[in-house]
Amino acid sequence: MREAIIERAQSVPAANLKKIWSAEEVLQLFDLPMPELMYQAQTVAREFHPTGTMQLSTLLNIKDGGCPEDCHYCPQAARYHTGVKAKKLLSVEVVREQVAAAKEAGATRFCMGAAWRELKDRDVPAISALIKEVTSQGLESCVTLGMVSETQASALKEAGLEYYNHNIDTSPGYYEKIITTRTQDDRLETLQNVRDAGIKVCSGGIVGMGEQREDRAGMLLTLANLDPQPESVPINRLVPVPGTPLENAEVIDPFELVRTIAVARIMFPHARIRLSAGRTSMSDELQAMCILAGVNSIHYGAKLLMTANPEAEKDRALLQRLGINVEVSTKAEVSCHQ
Ligand code: SAM
Ligand code: DTB
Ligand code: SF4
Repeated sequence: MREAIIERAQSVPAANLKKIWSAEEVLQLFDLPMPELMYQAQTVAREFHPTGTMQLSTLLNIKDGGCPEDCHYCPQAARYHTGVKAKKLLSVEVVREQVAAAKEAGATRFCMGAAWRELKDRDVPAISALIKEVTSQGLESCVTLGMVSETQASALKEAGLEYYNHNIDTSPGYYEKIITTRTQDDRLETLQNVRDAGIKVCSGGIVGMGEQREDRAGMLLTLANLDPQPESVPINRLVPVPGTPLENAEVIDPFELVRTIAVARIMFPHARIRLSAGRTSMSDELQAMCILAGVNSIHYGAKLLMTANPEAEKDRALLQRLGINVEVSTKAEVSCHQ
């Protein structure tokens, strides 16, 4: 099976990969003995990402809390008692400082998030100014602002936006157990609007929300069926936030997380697979396994949106111990070795 998968991944352009994967095939991958699955994932990683660099993407929440949605995992949903206070959109000056600090620390991508259900037309000029701040400092720009129309996406593209993050979160079947205030089809429509505007797509989901393996497979299958596939696939492990409906969700088996990443690596050969939320509660060894399974992007800096992320120094030390270089731009690399 390994040869067949590699051969297909190499011979078929990313845009056509949707014709290849069936639910059965995805589950067969999940079911492989771990050494075989890791071998296949590494084979794809080496073939499609031969430099083996790690992308460092810094996050900044530009609009805290007060969100009307009911995403059961989210600390920023107004309806849950999580202690998060709603704030106004950050100013260009504040964002400028944060971008400079992220660049100084070595990040190559800067992603700004807002606790919005959807982008409002009145906020487009302010967001465009923030995007220009990121790109003018030479970082790759990404935003995650909720749902966007095609007109809005075109305006963001005009401002220089390179990536839009909007997650489908889980399988089509499990989705309504997690969010009831908008459908997964709404999210897919936003992804299409972003794609039509010529912006690269970043879309993934969360594991550890009580879903089954079939749901993890279904989530990857839905994304793999997009044409073309997302250029970035974030895999979040649920950060259980007190006050949210998922605060007591059972922690997912770490090896199942590793399997999900390895399957994603095989299904999205061209994409950056990001180990997104949840790393502060992972051992160095588990993170190393995720990297061996195909992770080539992480969030970098001590904060995600509302919750904690490992300190930058800790991450650099881990990458150095693993002998992994960081991406310094889309064209060059620098060694972590001193
Ligand atoms: N409000 C926008 C939206 O939902 O599209 C953008 C921000 S939202 C916080 C971005 C993503 O973060 C969510 O889609 C979800 O996948 C992830 N996320 C939020 N809270 C999380 C948590 N507690 N654990 C893991 N991932 C989480
Ligand atoms: C994504 O998939 N994960 C990031 C990013 N996209 C915006 C967000 C993770 C948020 C984790 C919970 C928090 O800090 O609020
Ligand atoms: Fe709002 Fe986004 Fe949080 Fe959902 S994930 S409640 S849309 S901020």
